[in-house]
Amino acid sequence: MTQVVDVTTTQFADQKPGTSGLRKQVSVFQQAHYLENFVQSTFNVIGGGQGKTLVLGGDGRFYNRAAAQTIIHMAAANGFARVIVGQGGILSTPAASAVIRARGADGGLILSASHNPGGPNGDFGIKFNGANGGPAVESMTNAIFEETKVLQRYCTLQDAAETDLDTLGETSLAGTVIEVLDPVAIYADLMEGLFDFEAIKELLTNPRFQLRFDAMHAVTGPYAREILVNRLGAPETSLMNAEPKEDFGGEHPDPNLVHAKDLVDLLNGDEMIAFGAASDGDGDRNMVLGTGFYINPCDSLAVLTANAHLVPGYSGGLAGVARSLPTSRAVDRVAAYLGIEFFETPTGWKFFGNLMDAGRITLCGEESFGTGSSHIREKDGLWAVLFWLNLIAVRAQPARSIVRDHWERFGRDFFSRHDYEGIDSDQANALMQALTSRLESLPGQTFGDLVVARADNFSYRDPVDDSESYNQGIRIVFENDARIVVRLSGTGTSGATLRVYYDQHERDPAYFSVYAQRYLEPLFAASEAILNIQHFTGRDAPDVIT
Ligand code: VG1
Ligand code: CO
Repeated sequence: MTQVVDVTTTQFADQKPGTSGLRKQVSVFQQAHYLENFVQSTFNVIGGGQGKTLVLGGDGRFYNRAAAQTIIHMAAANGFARVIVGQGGILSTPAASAVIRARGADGGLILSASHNPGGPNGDFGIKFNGANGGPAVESMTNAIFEETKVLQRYCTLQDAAETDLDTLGETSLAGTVIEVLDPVAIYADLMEGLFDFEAIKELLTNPRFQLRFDAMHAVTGPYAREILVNRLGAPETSLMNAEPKEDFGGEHPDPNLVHAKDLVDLLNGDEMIAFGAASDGDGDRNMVLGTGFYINPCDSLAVLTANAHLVPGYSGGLAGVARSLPTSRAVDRVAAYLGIEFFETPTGWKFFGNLMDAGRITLCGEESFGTGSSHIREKDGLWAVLFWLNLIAVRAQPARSIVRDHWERFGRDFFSRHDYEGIDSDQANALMQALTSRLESLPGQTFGDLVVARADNFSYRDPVDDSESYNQGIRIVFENDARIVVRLSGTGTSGATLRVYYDQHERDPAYFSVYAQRYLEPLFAASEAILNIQHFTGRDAPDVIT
């Protein structure tokens, strides 16, 4: 007989959510009670499950199915009225956000470690999104962490059968309705309501316009097939790596110049591919490429903002825009031109939610290949791809010349991010501390031709709820307005990752074609002198440059 039981547990000290949920190595999540503790703490913080509807799904990585079964049992034992779970336990992050909103759910649990590698030796993750479809805000993730430190017991079912996650429809489990839903339909319909599918269809069925979408063996394969192939008529050959795998084929499902190299090579090759795009593990990131041309995510956000009036879903104008601190200031210029509100937030999508709920912003983005809008409360990979295709169709221009036109109007914001991965945490902290202690003395100092104008540690006051977040990144701005931002990653699972971001505005078209790594060299030199990365970490070059 299935019955509800209380299980006595002991706390884990390391369940503090990072930039986007709790991410750990699979082996950590596989410890007895580890997942259960975090889930029960979350349920406790939201005031229990009585009468509530929970959405559940993940990016399909290793441990997704097992975790989904555990959570379904716990949700039933905690009295949730309904659990809506994506077929096979799958929901891309943007689709989960869309389903929470469309179905009026009280929240959702998303199982993903996003761009981190998967498989038994890879990473797993979980995060809670609220009724607005967005990641829990900091006050809530803090409350969950506090709860994990005192949790004594969790509630689950004994002798309960596993739910059949592969058959669509409703079943009942200890009084809770378990609904297995098509993970793609609600999301695909939402996209169809925002973009000019007629115009995009004409583009994608033109044999002279070749598209390649690289799903990187992650969650977006089925979404891309339904939208790009079934609804928009693109040939099946437009899809690369579209079969989701539990270990993402052993690769990093991270759409950037390093990890999506096959796609980049294709766009640089002689096949004359007009447009290329890739998405990450959970489908919320995007990288977009024109023929032989990489479009920086910061530029992408600025271009989408400047051209939003050409897309049906945004033809009424934008309320405002926002970007994370390290993202280049390209979009700021567009906001000023349009006369709309602009916000600079800390890194992580959870900071955009309040602004969207309050109707202050419509579009937002991050340099880390994240772009999105208020249609949901997560960044959205395929949405960005469709936005670009819509623009290419109605402007009847290749991606590259849309960006060139943009630079002619607003100037080019050169941008680069240098990542130093897997460094020793103590060394990374020592570097940050030394830098922080030097901040006040930096203004006025000269590095090559660059003079520091100001330097500070970024803190943010949410304009909607007045909550404050401190220590969100060091920024150093020079007299020519060039900028360096430095912070430690909050998504890694071992050691520390140091991220150094560089951006500088250029008005003179004669310089627009310069390679970013060359253009920014003086800033790199200043950074080495100010940060002493080699001294603190022993590294003389970044591991990943984007
Ligand atoms: C990184 C990115 C950040 C992004 C976060 C989650 O965080 O820098 O912009 O919001 O990943 O993206 P961090 O703390 O490692 O720099 V995803 O697609 O991993 O959910
Ligand atoms: Co992601």
